[in-house]
Amino acid sequence: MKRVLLTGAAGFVGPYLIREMKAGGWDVIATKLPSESIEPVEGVEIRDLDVMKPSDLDCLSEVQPDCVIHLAGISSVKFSWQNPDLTMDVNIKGVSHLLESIRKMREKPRVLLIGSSEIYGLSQKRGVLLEDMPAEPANYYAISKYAQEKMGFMLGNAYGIQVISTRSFNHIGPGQNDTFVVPSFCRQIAEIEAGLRNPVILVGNLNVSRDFTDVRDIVRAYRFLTEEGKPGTLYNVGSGKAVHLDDLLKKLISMSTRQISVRVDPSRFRPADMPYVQAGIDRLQRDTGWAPVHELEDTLRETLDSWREQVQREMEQKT
Ligand code: A2R
Repeated sequence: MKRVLLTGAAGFVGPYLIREMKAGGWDVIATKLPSESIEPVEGVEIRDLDVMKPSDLDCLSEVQPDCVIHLAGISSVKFSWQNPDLTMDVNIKGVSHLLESIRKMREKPRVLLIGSSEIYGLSQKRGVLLEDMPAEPANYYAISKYAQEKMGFMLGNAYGIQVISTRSFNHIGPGQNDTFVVPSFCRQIAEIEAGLRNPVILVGNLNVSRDFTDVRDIVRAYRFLTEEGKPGTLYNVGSGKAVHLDDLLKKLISMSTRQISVRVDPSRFRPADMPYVQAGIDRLQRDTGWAPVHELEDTLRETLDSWREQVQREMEQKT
């Protein structure tokens, strides 16, 4: 059985990826920061691994994975504006520590680096984003992910390691932290329904379009890339469709039992925001045969339901 080691597996994507890789017949070793926890999955070994500590990566020689999927990192644009040093450290040094460690191994695992559509940045005109378009990263997070990608390919070439990198577009689903847009809307709706706040949703800039994909489709793309992606290649991972944020919010509000109005809160605007984001996914589809299967409406409904349950749990804990 082939073996995969995941870094940063205690985040939003990790638990979905653990299940996807396992269901795809992989032996999975999931790693996390010591302070985090992962719900146990039968047959999956869980280890502590901080990518900022090069000695933690010595475990790779012991585990001898066929592939490493690198999820570990700072994943929020907002957090990156508030914590630029940490973002640069974790996202850039993390990958160099990983590849320096793999360099010492006789059997070198293939590496899938998880990057971001934020790398395309502000310079893009309205239209579909393709992998060979110029990158113009416009925030600390995007710069750090661009450096991760470049470092990954540079060291892959230098050390003979098969490196594949993604530019992943917005992914959504139950379990995502409410600093991201869809969970933020869902939490507010759930709190309104529970009578915890007035029936007004506070929003940032709604006049943008984003490419949203169900996290379960995203992790299936990661498995397909692990199995069939071409080394040295960059792949967009997204649905290939852009949705206007205002329309997405209307869909969510229409799923609520309450009459809800919307108020723009300028403090929620980002210092720099891309107006229109849509993934071109021909390369991913051509090389792996992947296509998303989850409908946006279903994902939104499941995410909203998960927030209704979460808000109920929080209320029960308080009483
Ligand atoms: O920042 P935390 O405490 O939530 O921990 C994150 C973890 N992480 C690390 N893991 C190992 N060594 C480190 N030095 C380190 N610093 C942070 O990586 C978190 O548990 C995990 C990343 O998960 P999320 O932040 O939930 O991101 P998500 O949505 O699972 O995305 C996975 C990857 C990220 O690299 C994104 O930038 C990319 O996909 O889109």
